[in-house]
Amino acid sequence: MERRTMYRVSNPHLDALSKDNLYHLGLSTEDDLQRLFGDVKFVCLGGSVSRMEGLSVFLHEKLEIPLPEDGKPTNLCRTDRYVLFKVGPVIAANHGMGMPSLSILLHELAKLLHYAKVEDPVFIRLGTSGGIGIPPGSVVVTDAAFDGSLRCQHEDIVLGKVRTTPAILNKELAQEIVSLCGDVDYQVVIGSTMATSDFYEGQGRLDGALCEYTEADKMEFLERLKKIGIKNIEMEATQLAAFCHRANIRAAVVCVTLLNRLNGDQVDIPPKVYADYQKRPMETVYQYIKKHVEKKKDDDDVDEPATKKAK
Ligand code: R2B
Ligand code: URA
Repeated sequence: MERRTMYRVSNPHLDALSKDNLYHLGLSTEDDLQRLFGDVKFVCLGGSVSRMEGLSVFLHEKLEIPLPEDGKPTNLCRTDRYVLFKVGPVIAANHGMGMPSLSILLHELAKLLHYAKVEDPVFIRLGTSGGIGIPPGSVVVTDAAFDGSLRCQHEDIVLGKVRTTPAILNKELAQEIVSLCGDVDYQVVIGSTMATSDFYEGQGRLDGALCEYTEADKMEFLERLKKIGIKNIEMEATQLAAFCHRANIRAAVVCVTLLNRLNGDQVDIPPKVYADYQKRPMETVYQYIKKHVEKKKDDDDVDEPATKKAK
């Protein structure tokens, strides 16, 4: 049987709290978190609320879990900062754009799952990105996350000092997702991802409000990325990788590319194409989720006492 180390919420100060408010989620340890979230296995993260709602509806259909009577997935978040749609063992949460917003969500989600006694959750970011030398609409499953200075690490400032954490993702998880994704009519590749703190100058674009470098500078940088195996650029991968590495949570990043940055900077795709592209990360991870949901069902059936089963 597969054995895993339990993930770590590693903060001795939490023991001193009589109540822990998960402020941005509007939940606290006074809620019955184990009843609400105790069965969670997968946390799917994405930037926007509508994409996460779309993912939830997709999972309801595919996993044959009926939607509530009002036809809308259940959002268990009690603030307007984030959503936490719950579909069976999956949470679909939006993290907004960029690392600070993702970091807050990760702290509160990790505590939430800890209080709910969830043992080995898997976190998967499903997002959009700019591709490097691959056709728009390709899906990149990240094997290594680089920061803007091309190091596999994430830097934050803690107590006035720079703290550097390795940005390490689970390669086995990435490979399993790719191996299960099945026949699709677009490329699904494993490759490196660069995460930046900005969409414009941070990603070497020429079309921000301010810019002091030349087209040649930009192209030289993008060619350098290509050379070291970077397949796409987005804005959260290193934060997710670093946090999950510290917390011993298995994590993956699965992003569709909206454009090939070697050909330009502007994202200008028809709404229908955009809608189709946004579904691709969901389709890519679905078989992985399905396999493990089914495996869990089988394991639960074996564990279930005969008396309960007979009902
Ligand atoms: C991809 O798309 C967003 C910027 O447009 C950002 O959240 C990201 O990582
Ligand atoms: N998201 C990004 O962060 N960059 C892109 O180029 C496209 C989407």
